[in-house]
Amino acid sequence: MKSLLLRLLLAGDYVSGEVISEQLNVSRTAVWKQIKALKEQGYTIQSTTNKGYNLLQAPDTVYAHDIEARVQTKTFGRDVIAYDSVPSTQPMAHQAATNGSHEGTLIVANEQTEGRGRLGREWVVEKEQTISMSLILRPTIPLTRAPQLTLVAAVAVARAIEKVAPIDCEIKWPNDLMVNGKKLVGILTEMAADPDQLHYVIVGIGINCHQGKMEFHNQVKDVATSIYAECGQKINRSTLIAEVMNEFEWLYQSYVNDGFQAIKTLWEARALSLQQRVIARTPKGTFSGFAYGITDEGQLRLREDNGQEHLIYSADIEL
Ligand code: BT5
Repeated sequence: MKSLLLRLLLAGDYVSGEVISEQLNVSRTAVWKQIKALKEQGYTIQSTTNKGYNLLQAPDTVYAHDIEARVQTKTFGRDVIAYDSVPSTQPMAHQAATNGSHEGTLIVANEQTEGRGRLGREWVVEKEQTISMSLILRPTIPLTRAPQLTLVAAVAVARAIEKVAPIDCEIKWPNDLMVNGKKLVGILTEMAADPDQLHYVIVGIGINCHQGKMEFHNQVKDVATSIYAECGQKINRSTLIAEVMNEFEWLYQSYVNDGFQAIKTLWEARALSLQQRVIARTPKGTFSGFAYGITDEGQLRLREDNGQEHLIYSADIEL
């Protein structure tokens, strides 16, 4: 009910108690109680006789009802499970998926104490300063194509950030969003599968939002940046999460229906790691050469100086 009420309040200026109680099919007293609860959570709501309620300001939170109220999607982010603090949203999402949570269910947290990156690396999170979220997907695609979802997610997150802040994001293959040479977003795609069947995919997304340039953890201060550090704006995190859901849902549908090719040009338009020399550290060895594109399947094409070509599925890229 809270998310429906907030959706009505977000839609316009004043909404009368009568309209709210009709739309939500509850009593005026129940409406008043929910308004009071929202105010206690930090929402500034003006109540005026004969006019009703007017939402003046919403706090910067990752409350489930706040995200659910803002999404314009069919399934992505319609069901949100929000935590104040968890070790990592990834295992929580795996658990929810194993228990049958449907596609589009989103796990978010205000803080992660053991955020994780790829290959057992750490993802550093400062409480209330970042977005930490994991989305459950159940695509009917072959197992080998699952890594492409990282690239789809990267395009979705870049587009969403650019909608809420005056920032141009570049994508460093396969999973980093960069601004001015520093990392703004990390993406971690994990899956549960049998050798021949994909059960579900969890796309974990970490976005640095509010940290000032000098406020980053020592560990990442030389490599990380945030939306605030880049443009001086403290965006509302629920608004950005909802935009990521809006963008991701249509891009994902297009990908599932028409394949990666449908997304490839959008990805390439933001590519940072192409048409230049790179060092790629892969599970099969380190290759240095010219990165000249990605395939229709999303693998990186790299040509070594001796002319040998490699199609790389997964790597750390040094520019
Ligand atoms: C990633 O790994 O970039 C994937 C990060 C995914 C984080 C999300 S948050 C929600 C979900 N829950 C989780 O526990 N994880 C996901 P990788 O490419 O391996 O990069 C890790 C490297 O990025 C580290 O070794 C650091 O150098 C750097 N790093 C760590 N924290 C950072 C931060 N906050 N901002 C920028 N760089 C960071």
